[in-house]
Amino acid sequence: MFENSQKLFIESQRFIPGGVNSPVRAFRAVGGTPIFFKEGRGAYLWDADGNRYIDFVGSWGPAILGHAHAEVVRAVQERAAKGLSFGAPTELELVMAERLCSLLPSLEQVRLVSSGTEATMSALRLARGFTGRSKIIKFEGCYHGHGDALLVKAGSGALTFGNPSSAGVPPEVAAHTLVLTYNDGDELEKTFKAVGNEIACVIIEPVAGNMNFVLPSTQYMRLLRDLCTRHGVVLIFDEVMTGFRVGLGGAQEHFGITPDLTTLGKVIGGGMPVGAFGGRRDIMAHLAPLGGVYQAGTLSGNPVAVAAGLKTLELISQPGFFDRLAKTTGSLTHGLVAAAKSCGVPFSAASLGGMFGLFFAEEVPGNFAAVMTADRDRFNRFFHAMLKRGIYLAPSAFEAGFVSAAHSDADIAATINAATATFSEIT
Ligand code: KE4
Repeated sequence: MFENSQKLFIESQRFIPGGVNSPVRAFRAVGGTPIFFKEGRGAYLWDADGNRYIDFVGSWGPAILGHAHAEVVRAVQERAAKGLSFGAPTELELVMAERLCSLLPSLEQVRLVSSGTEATMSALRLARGFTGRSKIIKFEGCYHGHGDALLVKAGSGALTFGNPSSAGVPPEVAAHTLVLTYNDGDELEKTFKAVGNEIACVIIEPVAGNMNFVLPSTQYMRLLRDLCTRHGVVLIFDEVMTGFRVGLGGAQEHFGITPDLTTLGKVIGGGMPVGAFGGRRDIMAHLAPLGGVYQAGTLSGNPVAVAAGLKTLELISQPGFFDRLAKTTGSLTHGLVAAAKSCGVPFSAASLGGMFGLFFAEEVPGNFAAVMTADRDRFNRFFHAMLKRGIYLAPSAFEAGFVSAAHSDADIAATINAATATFSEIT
């Protein structure tokens, strides 16, 4: 069933570390051989062996319209025919900046980059340059790309600054990062009371999609906003995943909270490399060439990538798009929970807009420690059994899943049928 993927994986490991260009693709979390895909169309992917899958990864979020959407492909083709990159301003970047600022009112200004990592790395440097402070706060279980300051795990005790979570990150870099518990209001208040005036910024996934799927309480998010305001701390919403995924206004609209800076990626490129960071004009004014915070990029605002992103944003802005998307996601998660219940398997699920989380646990977890109590082994068996039944889920128990506008009721029904057969196998 997977012979060609297996052959390609062996060959790829000769020339690419681990055979992949991003670690999660290597299937290390679930075991087995990664699937090599050759084509995607709508809700479906075809692998190197010709197997078809209903895809719930969607390139980790960008494919919100489904794969190879005709209008997006046409926008890319037409733009590419006019030249791929100029390293100079284009009107298209102005159109994209205006569109982002109109869709997210917290964006007074925005700068385009080529990935989510570039967006968060730049936003962090900007917050430090704006405040003149070095310390930052992130949360256990949240991922913000692979910038050094963010590859940090919690220190040994409360108020102890972080240690590197990756080789190659100097301890003195990690020492500026404080890692707190997601959704824990008491700890947040104690921390701000102790060191609030030393903190340049807090960066948070306003819906956590990198420890599976964890929705914080609105009360917690309001407390975070209030504490940042009171201590002159820049509040950064990392909406690389949630932006234009949980709703047209992102998680900031869902919670009714205005961050000082927002980072974006994934959907705004529609599958092409686009990231962005933006927010308060007084903060953005510190960016070169206006101010002293340097940030740059050869392909930043690349017209072909921006063309794909603009067409994607246009299509998802159509009336009712997110209502329909949320309905599809809800029918998937409710159907899976019912199927698991009918087979007596401890299972829970949660979703917001077009993203969801599946847990082999009785309850939906509220933080990283709770996520870690879910039955990872059972997830991994579920993952492989569903793969064999033509359903492609995220290859890790610690990743969120994604639905697209191309997923039909029939696709959801087929997925629930496959899950019912699988749940009865892994009871
Ligand atoms: P990229 O540099 O991968 O474009 O974005 C980094 C990033 C930043 N912030 C959030 C909230 C993110 O989810 C990400 C990237 N997400 C992962 C999925 N867990 C991308 C998949 C991968 O690393 O291959």
